Amino acid sequence: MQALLDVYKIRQDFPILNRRLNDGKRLVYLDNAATTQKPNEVIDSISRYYKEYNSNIHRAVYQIAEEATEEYENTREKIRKFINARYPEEIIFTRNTTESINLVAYSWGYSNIKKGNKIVLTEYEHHSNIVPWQTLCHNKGARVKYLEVDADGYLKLEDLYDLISQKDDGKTKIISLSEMSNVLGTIFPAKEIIKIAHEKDIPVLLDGAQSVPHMKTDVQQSGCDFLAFSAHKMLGPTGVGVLYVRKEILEQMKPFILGGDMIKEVHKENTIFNDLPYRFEGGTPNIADVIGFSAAIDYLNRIGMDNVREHELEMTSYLLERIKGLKSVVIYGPKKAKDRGGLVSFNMDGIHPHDCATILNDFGVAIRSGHHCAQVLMEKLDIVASSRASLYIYNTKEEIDILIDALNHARRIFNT
Ligand code: 7TS
Repeated sequence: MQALLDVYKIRQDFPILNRRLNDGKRLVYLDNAATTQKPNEVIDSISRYYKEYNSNIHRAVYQIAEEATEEYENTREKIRKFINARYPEEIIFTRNTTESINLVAYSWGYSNIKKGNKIVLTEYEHHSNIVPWQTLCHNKGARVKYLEVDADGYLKLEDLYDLISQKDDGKTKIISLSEMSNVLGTIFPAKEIIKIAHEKDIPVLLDGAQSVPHMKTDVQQSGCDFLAFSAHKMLGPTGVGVLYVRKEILEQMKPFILGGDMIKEVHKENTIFNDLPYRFEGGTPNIADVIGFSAAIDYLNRIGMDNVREHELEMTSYLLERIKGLKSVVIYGPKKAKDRGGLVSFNMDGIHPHDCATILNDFGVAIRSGHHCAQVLMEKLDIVASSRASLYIYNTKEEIDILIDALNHARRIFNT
């Protein structure tokens, strides 16, 4: 069969994948849901900015500052195209997904949430999509409601109908959910959920931290009102996040970070804020890394997001099959690979996930163990932690085989 993407060629672009650890074992990096590795192009573009045109943006008229401003704004346009937003003003740069969600909770939330209102989340949310809403609700006398996940890691859409039905009486003001769970791996039907919500005029925030890096995103097609994601989970640098907000909503929102660059005029008693989107980007932003993100998007565009998804689907099917073959293993989330993004969380009887990850480290294998910042879900699953292997464009079946050999070795050590 024709390869979907040339994984061995791709690997040559990632210098870290040549790293040897623990007596020469090669690094098998399977923690891509936490952060992905960076190709040379991204590293070089950051270095080029510092070596050739380091300067502040949106203010000076000299050449290198104009070059920096142009590259920064080009990235915004690239992101607009990448997620198919209508206008570049709808793209706001933040530090990460967490800050993007906080921006919405503070800015939109503090104006729109009143006593007695409800905010609908799901049980599988990352802490960054729980804590800002919970805090907002505590301050406003509102309540957070959770859509439940079933034993196989799916949501029931009837539950959503129930939560926002007639008896809700217009109390639900926003639904905020992740399009792909960072623990279960489930890809949720965002478009259908948004359609149900919009029938009741309820806006929807999609946490795209796990979905945007791994599949095609189209905000016009899904109809989401807000979308949050992080550059570092899609080949880009750390310290850059994106918040997309539909323009009609963004125009009504108050700025979150106040100070320089987000103003037009400041007087002793009043301030006139800048145009969109600058009024939401107070202070000197992370210029170098935004420019680095541009190179990451070019890289993904060249591969094609459909090919990214196809490759991960093939790898996830293999990963699922191989983990299923282990003795006394519990796998969380959907049984079918096609309902998942590229990650599998699991527990092996009698081995704590932290011990498991430590033994894997001896083999050069990097996986995540712990609660994955999803303690509400951990409570639901009645566990405190799990192991998680997560994939990206440069992972191979051979690496999955090394993971499985290491897991079998862990079993032998623990005699289970
Ligand atoms: N939402 C989801 C669904 C996530 O998986 C994460 C990070 C975030 C939000 C927060 O992203 P950040 O860039 O603001 O930190 N998830 C993980 C993870 O699964 N392991 O480490 C970070």
